[in-house]
Amino acid sequence: MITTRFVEKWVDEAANLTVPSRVVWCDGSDAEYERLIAEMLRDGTLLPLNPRTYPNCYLHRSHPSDVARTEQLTFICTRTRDDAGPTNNWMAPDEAKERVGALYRRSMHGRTMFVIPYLMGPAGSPMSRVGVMVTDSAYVVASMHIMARVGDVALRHMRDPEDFVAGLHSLGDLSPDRRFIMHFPAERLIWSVGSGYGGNALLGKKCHALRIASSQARQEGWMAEHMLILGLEDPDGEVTYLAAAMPSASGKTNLAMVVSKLPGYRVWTVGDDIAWIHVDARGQLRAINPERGFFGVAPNTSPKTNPNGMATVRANTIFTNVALTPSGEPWWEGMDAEPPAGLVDWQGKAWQPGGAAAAHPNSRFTAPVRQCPSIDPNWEDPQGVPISGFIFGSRRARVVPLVFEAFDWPHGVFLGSAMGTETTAAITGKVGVVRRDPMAMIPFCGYNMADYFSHWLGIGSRLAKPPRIFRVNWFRRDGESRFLWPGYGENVRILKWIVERIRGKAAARETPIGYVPTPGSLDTDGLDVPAARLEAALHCDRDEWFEALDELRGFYEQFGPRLPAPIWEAHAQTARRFRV
Ligand code: OXD
Ligand code: MN
Repeated sequence: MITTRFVEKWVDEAANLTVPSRVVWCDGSDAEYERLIAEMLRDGTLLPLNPRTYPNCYLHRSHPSDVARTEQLTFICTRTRDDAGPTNNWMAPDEAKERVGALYRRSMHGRTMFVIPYLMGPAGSPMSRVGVMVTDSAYVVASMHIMARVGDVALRHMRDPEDFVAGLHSLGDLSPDRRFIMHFPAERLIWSVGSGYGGNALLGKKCHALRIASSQARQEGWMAEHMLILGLEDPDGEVTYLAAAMPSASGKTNLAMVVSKLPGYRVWTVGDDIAWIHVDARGQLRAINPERGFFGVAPNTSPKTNPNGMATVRANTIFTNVALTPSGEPWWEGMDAEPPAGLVDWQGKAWQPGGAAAAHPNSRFTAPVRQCPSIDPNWEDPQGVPISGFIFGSRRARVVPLVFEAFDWPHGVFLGSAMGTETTAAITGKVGVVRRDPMAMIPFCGYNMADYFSHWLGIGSRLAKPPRIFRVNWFRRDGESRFLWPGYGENVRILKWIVERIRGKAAARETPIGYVPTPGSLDTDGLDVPAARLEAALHCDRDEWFEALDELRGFYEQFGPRLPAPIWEAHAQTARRFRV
């Protein structure tokens, strides 16, 4: 096993603090995965699923109070509060070490400490980065096997002996009262205690690949974004790559692997949650997916909404908090299958029809990316894929049209910064209230969001031809609360318009908020949506926008003089354009 003095020293320190009964270094092999699974089947951490219809698939039931990311317990521990900014919880590093350090003291007593060296990004890519996490959860180790590249491959990618993000994870006693997810960007260090749930515990994902990486990316001149990456292939076989930021549980996975309803068009999947994006020597943005697995929301995944997703999870998948049928298959709401008699809910209790949801609304699947039928042949290209356009999309019942294009890069950055969304079950708290979520990064930006906007603006000035930026909203509703747009496979029509705008082919009408499709420029062939509904979906309402701009002013003001001037200018200009 490859290691360095610095890695060993850090692992020793972790072991001295948590006092495990043994330390196991993980090699990422199939044999190791099988051993972990066998152990978890023995101790009940996993239940087997039907080996004929779901081979090598398992069900995990988490502690009922540990089912989603807990943002209120997530902290950015920068030297000053201002460096974390007003949208992050902050704790001084010394205080964090003292308070949270106490929770780790002997926390692995009687347990095994696993050491997981992992690589985020394809092998051989200069954009990939290394992490070493320790954990006392076998479920976390098995999940990391699926989500990242584990073993020697990781340590071989260190650019110097100290070039790794360190992650200390312990289940603790799983009490939310003693749960903390702490990030120390200056030390490239993560401390997570008291939760075994995905985003809190699989440290490669949100903690490393977004919070720590966003801070590292700012220093190193690249971008770590909460974005899917897809390629749209047109009837001539040309593929255009787009990256799209959307808040948690708002359809990123569905869009990343969407099956086109438009003949001749096809979507290829590169990633469904995180994009690491670099500027190449020619001033072109290139993106990799740092992950190797999908940690997707199960409810509402169905043969209709996401056939590729359904195919992906038919083998080698760990399900968490879904319901279980008597024939040993996973089940969730919106799967498009009648709940069978004898269904057992996510907590292992007999489910009653008409009662509470059988699967937890934030139940998940953890599945290898390579199993996705739409996986892009270039998804592990060490040079990444060239990005021609960005999409910002959120859940808004009102205000935001189905699709429109920014005037230019700074205006696009403004549109991303102005994003608000209705909350979902992916985080603990109230569902369905509008909250500000710039670039879908509000829970994931590891530094002051105002500086993050500046970073975006600065990246634009380094690009030969900045990608076009688009805003989408599949979730707009009519007066009766019905969705105006059918979504899913029909979203390819919107992707087609976007790509044709990038190629200078599609028409648009200039409005105060940006370029909106002309009625004829969207491909509506065979689409079952009356013209008036489509018009309502694309409508830009002056009063609603003034209300939104007012609300936005309050959000921006909290950043004080740190908010970059071009953001304020774009805000003021939008109001001015409405007035003329
Ligand atoms: C996720 C999230 O799990 O954003 O991807 O919560
Ligand atoms: Mn996400």
